[in-house]
Amino acid sequence: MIDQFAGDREPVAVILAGIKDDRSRQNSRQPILTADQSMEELAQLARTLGWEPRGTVLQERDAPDPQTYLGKGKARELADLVFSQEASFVIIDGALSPAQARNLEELTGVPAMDRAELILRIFASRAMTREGKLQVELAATRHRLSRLAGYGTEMSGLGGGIGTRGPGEQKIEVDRRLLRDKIAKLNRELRKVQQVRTEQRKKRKQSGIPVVSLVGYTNAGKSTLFNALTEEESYSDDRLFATLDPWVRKWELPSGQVILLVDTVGFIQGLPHELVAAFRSTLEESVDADVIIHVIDTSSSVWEQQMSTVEGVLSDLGVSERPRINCFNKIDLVSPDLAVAILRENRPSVAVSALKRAGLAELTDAVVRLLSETRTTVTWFIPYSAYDTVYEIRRLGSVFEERPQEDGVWITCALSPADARRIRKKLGVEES
Ligand SMILES: Nc1nc2c(ncn2[C@@H]2O[C@H](COP(=O)(O)OP(=O)(O)OP(=O)(O)O)[C@@H](O)[C@H]2O)c(=O)[nH]1
Ligand SMILES: [Mg+2]
Repeated sequence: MIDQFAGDREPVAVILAGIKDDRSRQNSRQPILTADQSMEELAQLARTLGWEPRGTVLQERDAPDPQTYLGKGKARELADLVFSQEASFVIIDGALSPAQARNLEELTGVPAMDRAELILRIFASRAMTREGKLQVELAATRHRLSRLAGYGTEMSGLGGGIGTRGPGEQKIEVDRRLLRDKIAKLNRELRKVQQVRTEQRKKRKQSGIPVVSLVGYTNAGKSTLFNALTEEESYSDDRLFATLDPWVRKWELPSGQVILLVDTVGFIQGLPHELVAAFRSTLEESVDADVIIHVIDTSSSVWEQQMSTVEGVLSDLGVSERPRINCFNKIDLVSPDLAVAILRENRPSVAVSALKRAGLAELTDAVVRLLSETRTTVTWFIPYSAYDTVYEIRRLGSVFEERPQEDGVWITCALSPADARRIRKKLGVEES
């Protein structure tokens, strides 16, 4: 792409705009950042793509204007700013309807995109594996289709009587069909790729190697921690969303025990729901771990909000009860007093600096402790008369060895302490 050779050329200038509707924000479940904080995050997202935010227009109003998102006067102000700053894009911190996007483009003379489109672009530029690329393309296509749906209703409102279909509407119908076909095709391809992944995951489970995953808000420092713990290089960057595809690596504990560490894509507020859907399977896999390490950027002024966004996603995925460590990262950037207070209020937790490699031993200890609580290895003799228990064990835990005898089978397996207790009682066996 030409942009790569930009060298001494001016960076792409953008203007950000949004509405300040803090009251409706507080009432809705999702957005927990204030309008200003959300706008600052939007600026950081734009910088992720190498763009330069050169101005912001924030208007106080209860709801977006149906025609131009901002009110008429503010929209004109936006147009002036675009002109004086020679901006190439307008980015809206919200969701634009097709009509709003078109009207804003007409007013300002440059394309207008919304938060979802910006995030989609970032994901597209970060996707590395085949699955990641397919997921982003699927999400972008779904997003385009949902916008076309808007066009349809708008046009029928303007059009003649019921039953008349203008040429524009027919074209939209064709476009819609093309997009639907594409979505079906992408879904088919994705399913094939995911079958391979499911196989790998099954093998991993059968191996009985414990899995620990790093989750957290974007930019929290997951990849830096991942590298620090596994002492190898993976792509870490100052920009948001440096990691798109989960990454699995061996992590050897001081005891010599080997576990698998999974790095994941960062969560973010207002992730377009097309993207959440597309990444669900990836996320599900990465949170299907024995222990979850929730990495928090303690130096962020909004770490508490980021933390609850992540907790919300974890509970949506049904894993809020999974053994978890809150890992307060970037502790080198905050005052020791604050660090102590945070740790006291958020137990169980550890404080680390992934960058300075501080506190990693404490984190490792915490992981070892939780892992030993999550699985116990037992060896039992199960008579053939109770063979259904063997099926139960295979389903619940990892079987390391089965030695068939004349009247039953010796089985060595790892189970959660609760399952182990229950089955032990059922079998009436002694402590092994
Ligand atoms: N000062 C300081 N900076 C850190 C620390 N850990 C990470 N960083 C910096 O924070 C930025 C983001 O780190 P990443 O490891 O890429 O963050 P991430 O959570 O993987 O981000 P995504 O993959 O985008 O979700 C990088 O510039 C890191 O150098 C830390 O302990 N202290
Ligand atoms: Mg990362």
